[in-house]
Amino acid sequence: MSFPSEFTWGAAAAAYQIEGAWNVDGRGPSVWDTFSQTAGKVFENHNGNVACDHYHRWREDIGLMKQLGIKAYRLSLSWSRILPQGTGEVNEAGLKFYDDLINGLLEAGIQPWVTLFHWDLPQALQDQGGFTNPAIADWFGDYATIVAKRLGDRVNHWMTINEPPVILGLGYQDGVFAPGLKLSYAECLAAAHNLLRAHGKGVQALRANCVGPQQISIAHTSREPIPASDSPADIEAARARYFGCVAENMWNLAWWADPIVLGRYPEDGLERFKEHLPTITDADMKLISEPIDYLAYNCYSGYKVKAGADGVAEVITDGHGIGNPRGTLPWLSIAPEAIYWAARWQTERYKLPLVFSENGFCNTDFVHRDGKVHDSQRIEFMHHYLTAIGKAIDDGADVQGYFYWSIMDNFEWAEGYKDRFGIVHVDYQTQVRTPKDSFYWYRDLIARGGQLD
Ligand code: GBH
Repeated sequence: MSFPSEFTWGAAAAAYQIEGAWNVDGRGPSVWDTFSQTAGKVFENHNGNVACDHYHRWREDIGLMKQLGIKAYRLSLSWSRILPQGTGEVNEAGLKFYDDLINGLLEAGIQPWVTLFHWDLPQALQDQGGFTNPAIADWFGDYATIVAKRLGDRVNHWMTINEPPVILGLGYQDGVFAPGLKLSYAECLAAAHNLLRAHGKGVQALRANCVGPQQISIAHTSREPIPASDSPADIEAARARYFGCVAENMWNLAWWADPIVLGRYPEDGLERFKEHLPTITDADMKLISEPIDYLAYNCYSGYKVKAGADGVAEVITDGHGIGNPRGTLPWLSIAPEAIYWAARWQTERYKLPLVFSENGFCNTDFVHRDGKVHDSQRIEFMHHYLTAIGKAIDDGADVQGYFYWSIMDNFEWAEGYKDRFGIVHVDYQTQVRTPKDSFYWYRDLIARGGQLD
């Protein structure tokens, strides 16, 4: 097993989780400022006001990335830093921050992979309905145009939106993430359709305004079924469930990915959700299916299923077994088969190259007496998942990149600063950065071209 020499080794983070400087230099508030500043929404009422203070410390952070030897860094832009009201007047200081950051990355020999929107919608747009307002497509298109005109001469790799199921499933249906809504399923499907149209407008804006060759995608995620055994029946049951519209929630992967890549909503979903569907026009589908260049997927864990008597997947409760190795978040059981099958099935169905835009492990890492952070469990996690990706490549999956989540510990949304995903430890009292053991392990792995020890 070996990784191709042109494989993109990377690490990722997102604006609201690391930047801080929430009201500095003209930045407008986003839904995550509102949500996290409301008592009772986030673990111990933490918020992203300061976070890792990356806004002021980005030079030091790029220095760490350079030391790590990553070829690419996945970052997101704060929409309300660039357009404080979401539309209209541009905040030059906000654009300049990203301009400088991107120049800094390029000088360090690191490709910037830019996500336009990673959950921090300008509050001014939420006040007009956010994704429930069909105008979101034009708002997003206009924002993408401004970004492309300013950065598109140097940025070649883009993702429009990060994880639609989290934005709408946790934010609009379950109400546990910003903006904390609990809408009906019909309203959620209408918002989902608007989100897909916004993605399409974003792709068009990037194509029209960037200079040079662009690689454009959208970062998806889901809940990954894992076949309980190697039997063809279990494998097919899990694959069918992965792409099936199985419940009235926002986690049906094919509901998002089929319209974009295949140009149509999946039949089983149209049937199952028929009482809740918004109006869907041919013009919408044409916009949504603007060609993309690669698949981006965030993958962490999964759940085991087996084929029932009728061949349909049955979920195995506690499929990983009591005591299976795990991270500190409830959903983070170590299950590298999830990434193996995601790679195989996605590239088979959508016939595009795939990049894992996120994968990572959270723990309660701290600095030891010797001044180091010994995170052997994270190294073990990475070893397992990268082995699984290597095996998927050997078995024919076209995987072209891997971004570890995250380059540094950061604001883990509703969990606050409790769970640490970084390969660099951040002391939130002093802002001192300490590379963890996993940082050096990943550095050496990249230097060896991905050869696992
Ligand atoms: C990502 O979301 C975010 O993009 C990032 O901002 C965040 O910090 C990071 O992950 C860590 O949470 O039911 O076992 O099949 C991850 C969202 C969480 C979605 C787990 C799928 C279900 C896994 N994912 N979830 S499972």
